[in-house]
Amino acid sequence: MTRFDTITTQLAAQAIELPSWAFGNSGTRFKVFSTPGTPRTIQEKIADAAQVNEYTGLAPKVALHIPWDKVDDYAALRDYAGERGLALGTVNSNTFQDDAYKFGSLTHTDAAVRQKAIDHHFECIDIMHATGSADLKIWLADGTNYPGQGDIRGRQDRLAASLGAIYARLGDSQRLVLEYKFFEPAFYHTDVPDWGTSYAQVAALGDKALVCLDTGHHAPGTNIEFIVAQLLRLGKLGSFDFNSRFYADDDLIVGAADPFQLFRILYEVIRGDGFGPDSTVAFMLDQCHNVEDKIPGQIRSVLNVQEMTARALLIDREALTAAQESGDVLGANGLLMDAFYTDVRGDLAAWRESRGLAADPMVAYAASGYQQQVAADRVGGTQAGWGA
Ligand code: PSV
Ligand code: MN
Ligand code: MN
Repeated sequence: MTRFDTITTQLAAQAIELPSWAFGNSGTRFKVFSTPGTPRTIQEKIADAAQVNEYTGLAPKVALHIPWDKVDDYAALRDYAGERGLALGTVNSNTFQDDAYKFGSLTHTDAAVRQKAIDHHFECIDIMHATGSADLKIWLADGTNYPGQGDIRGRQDRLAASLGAIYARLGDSQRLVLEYKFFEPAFYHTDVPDWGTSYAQVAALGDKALVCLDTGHHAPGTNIEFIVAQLLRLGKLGSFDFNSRFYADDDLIVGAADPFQLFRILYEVIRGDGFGPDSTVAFMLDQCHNVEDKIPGQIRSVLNVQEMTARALLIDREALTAAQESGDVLGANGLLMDAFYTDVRGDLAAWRESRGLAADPMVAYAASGYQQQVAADRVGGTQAGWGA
């Protein structure tokens, strides 16, 4: 038995949730480039997500964004996904595109605006009952641009009250995950800027409220794996939004910018029991494919997570603990680096084949002709896009 053989059972349990919006067109504030075959409906986004799962066996869930993915019949949408081997995952709320939210949503000084935002979350919870989704994800664009513009403390109090109303509406098996982000679209302060604020807010709500960690939402140089370790220690890490970044919230393919950081994060996830059958941590992607094709972009993303998970699982933890406890600084570091530098691509390819999957999902997808087929089929209508 090779060392790789010892981790395959754990690898087989890996499940990554895809964001519906990754399949739509997206871009920067300068230009959105459109791609032939881009989905026009949530059904077409789900069909594309099913391709990612078919070739990788890694992506059995799709997250929705409301109202972008609004439909009349969510139970029917659940069945549609089920027929393609997928479940509907996290429901993402959206309180950042209505004029009413110019100065905030759940934090707004006007009770009527706050209620509008709360009602939107009630609608999301109703949708979750129909789709079978477990998690309501809240990312707020609330914040201010100028010192003095808002009462940052009063806004925290109003946020707490609004979240309390939403939390009270959750079903027994539903959870609320609160995502933080240190800037953008507000540039002076955001109302949930960091894990500490998210933690303080969700801790006040109760057990069904947890933190969502988006890897692109930290200041450059932040030690994200430390935050992962701390949140797992506190039992408050609900979910990840994985992506990668060079500068800000770039939403690039996970593992593309800094594979070593992804490895270090996944090691702390494993170390903190955030991975495996008993873990309740949701692994989600939050990415946009502006210039690359979207389905292969998502395939590459889940494969990157799998590859770094495999390397992190290969760390000899017993030896590492011994080195740490004996003060062997370089030995301990060497053990971590040995695992990081292990090339698992050949083993993963062979293992995939042994499970009836393509050795190289990127190649198999490209050869399938799906891309050409949807480009020919999906003519007319309006292509979906981030913010559509
Ligand atoms: C905006 O920063 C954002 O990327 C958040 O990370 C959300 O998770 C995502 O949009 C979808 O609302
Ligand atoms: Mn996110
Ligand atoms: Mn983001």
